[in-house]
Amino acid sequence: MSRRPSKSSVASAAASTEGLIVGSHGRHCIVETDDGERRICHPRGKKSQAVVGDRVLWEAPPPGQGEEGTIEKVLERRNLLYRQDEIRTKTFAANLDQVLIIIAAEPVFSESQLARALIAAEDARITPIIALNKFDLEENFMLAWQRLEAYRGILKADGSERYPIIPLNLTSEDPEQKEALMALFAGKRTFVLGPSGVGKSTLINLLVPGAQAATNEISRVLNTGKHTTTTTSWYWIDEARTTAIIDSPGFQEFGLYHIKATDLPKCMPDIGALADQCKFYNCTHLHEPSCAVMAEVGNEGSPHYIHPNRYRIYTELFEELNQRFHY
Ligand SMILES: Nc1nc2c(ncn2[C@@H]2O[C@H](COP(=O)(O)OP(=O)(O)OP(=O)(O)O)[C@@H](O)[C@H]2O)c(=O)[nH]1
Ligand SMILES: [Mg+2]
Ligand SMILES: [Zn+2]
Repeated sequence: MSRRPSKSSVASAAASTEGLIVGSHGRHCIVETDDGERRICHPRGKKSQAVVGDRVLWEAPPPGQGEEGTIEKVLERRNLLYRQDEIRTKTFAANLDQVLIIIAAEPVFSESQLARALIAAEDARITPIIALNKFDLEENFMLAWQRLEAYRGILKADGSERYPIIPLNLTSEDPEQKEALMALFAGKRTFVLGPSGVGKSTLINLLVPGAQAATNEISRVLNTGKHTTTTTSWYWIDEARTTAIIDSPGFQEFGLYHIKATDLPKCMPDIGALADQCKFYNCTHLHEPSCAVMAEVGNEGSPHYIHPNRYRIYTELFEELNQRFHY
């Protein structure tokens, strides 16, 4: 299925073909053609800066000028997962169906980072799934599982869990676990996101035959401060290339400077479910009288219960993002 090249690329050369970005290494990218061949390509200019998951138009070099191609154009994106801090925007990937946020019994996870990753996914309209890995580390796993109570309590309108949490032990070869993961990923493009050392590359190696993604003991990672995975890479699980998982380097900071403070409730479903029931239509849910959100904070037993941790994260983020936009 190749789209017709745009007029401009027809003018510059006859042979623009469509491809998929499967790797990004600073100055160059790896483009996969529709028949599965991979080759290094360089962006032509700023407008052709591509990220993993992008569909692009690329061109082979003229005969005798090596193997490396040129990216002419990035085709329109369905979505883009990214984060943004004071200084820069960091893209994760484009055109995703879901994002698997992995945290683990070890290293201890940051709830604020988890909340931020969920908000970024919701903002980009990409379905987030949470997995808690390393259930073989029983004691720490139980502690982490308890810390996730606030997330299990976030419900959909039909009463089911909005963020079901999948317990994993990725160092086990348990066929049932593998089958469940395969079913979760089938036919989709899943971005694997999480801090360093949680087992993202271990997951890739479990599901992708011959992937050989580098993994490292977390003690070594923490001591050197280096992440084992340093670039984002696309893997096909099946030969027919219908199911993809994307490995990524662990993140430490997760800036949300691209999101307006007043849009936070839209990206935090437990807060957002009540936001239109406040007395004031422009309620910030921080101090206003008759605020439906504040009324539910810590209100045990209520179907609209809001966990105090979630509300605290909301207020902290509101302040952080509000300063950014100077209303
Ligand atoms: N005990 C235990 N260890 C695990 C499990 N899954 C992964 N590990 C180990 O955790 C360590 C880190 O795993 P990686 O897959 O390298 O982690 P990563 O998330 O890819 O880390 P970065 O690439 O640095 O972001 C490795 O030593 C894995 O063997 C698990 O279920 N239980
Ligand atoms: Mg890794
Ligand atoms: Zn309110």
